[in-house]
Amino acid sequence: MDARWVDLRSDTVTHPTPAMRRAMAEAEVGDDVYGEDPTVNRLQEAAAKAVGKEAALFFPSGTMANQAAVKVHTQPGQEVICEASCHIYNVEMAMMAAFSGVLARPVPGLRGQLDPGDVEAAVRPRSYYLAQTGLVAVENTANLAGGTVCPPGHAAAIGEAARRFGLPTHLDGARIFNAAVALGVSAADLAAPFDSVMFCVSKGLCAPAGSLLCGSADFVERARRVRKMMGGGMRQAGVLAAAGLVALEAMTGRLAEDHRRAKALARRLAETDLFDVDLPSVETNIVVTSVRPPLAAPRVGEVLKERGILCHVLNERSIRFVTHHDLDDEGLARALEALGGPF
Ligand code: TLP
Repeated sequence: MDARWVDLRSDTVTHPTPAMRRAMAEAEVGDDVYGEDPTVNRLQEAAAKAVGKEAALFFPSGTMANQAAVKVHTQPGQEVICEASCHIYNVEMAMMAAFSGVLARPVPGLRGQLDPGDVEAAVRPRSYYLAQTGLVAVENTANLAGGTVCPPGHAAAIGEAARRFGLPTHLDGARIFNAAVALGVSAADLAAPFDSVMFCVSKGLCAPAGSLLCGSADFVERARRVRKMMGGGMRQAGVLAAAGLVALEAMTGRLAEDHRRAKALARRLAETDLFDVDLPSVETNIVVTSVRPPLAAPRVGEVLKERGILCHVLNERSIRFVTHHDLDDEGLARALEALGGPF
């Protein structure tokens, strides 16, 4: 990281590690649109295994992988039940409407997690005058709710609720390894209740780009066609997949360090009389805090920037801080000092 800045805007700002750069330089490649890139194929196998699914497909981004999943699972005119703050609804350019012709049915959850009973209640009854439900989508960790986790039992209950109505399920697991580390379970345990799961190697795992969409072999085959429709068929993508393999093999084990630093940051925010933060909900590497009036979030963002700290101002009242591999204890100490004010 540029030494002038402590960049807490997102874990997407992480740089590929030296091991990744070496693996990228040495990667064996082929044309992946023909399915002939050996490194992409190895990454897809490793990804499917990591989340306990039959197959996986490499995508340039999480957004494209999530939206390909929506397209495969739904028919135009259907609804997608999702938590109100989730990424596929709020931060993906209304793509589920634009590309799949479906409508989000946002349901407010507790700390970003859907209640299984609320999922059942949101399913549309069979009727000639109601749009029909096509998909239930879950996010783990729930980014904008502050990186909260959905434990396996809770995920299973949502999965059962959806299955009772014959509905497919998708998990946006962009940060599934953060959830797995925080809960002390495997990513496969967290993905088990869902028909498909997307996870990113480009965030806390430090790869420069790439996300994996995983599910049954039939689902992945259909997703391959949708990926091509979206212009996401890459050619010698092994140079990227090589970094993804290092991400899976070497980068998940250290995520607890990011979680420890996020907790320290949250405690600091709570100590001041300027911010409100729900400490128990800081479970992984994301801290979402609200700014107490009359102070406004954009003002805090500006002053922090003057002090060399970058954060993500979500709106007039809230700010997100994300810890990651490229933030060390020295950077954290700078952030903690800057957060003391004055603003
Ligand atoms: N999240 C980004 C921004 O888009 C907000 C971030 O900085 O956190 N699902 C979840 C839960 C995500 O957080 C993100 C990215 C995505 C999907 C999309 O991944 P990309 O950025 O690869 O399209």
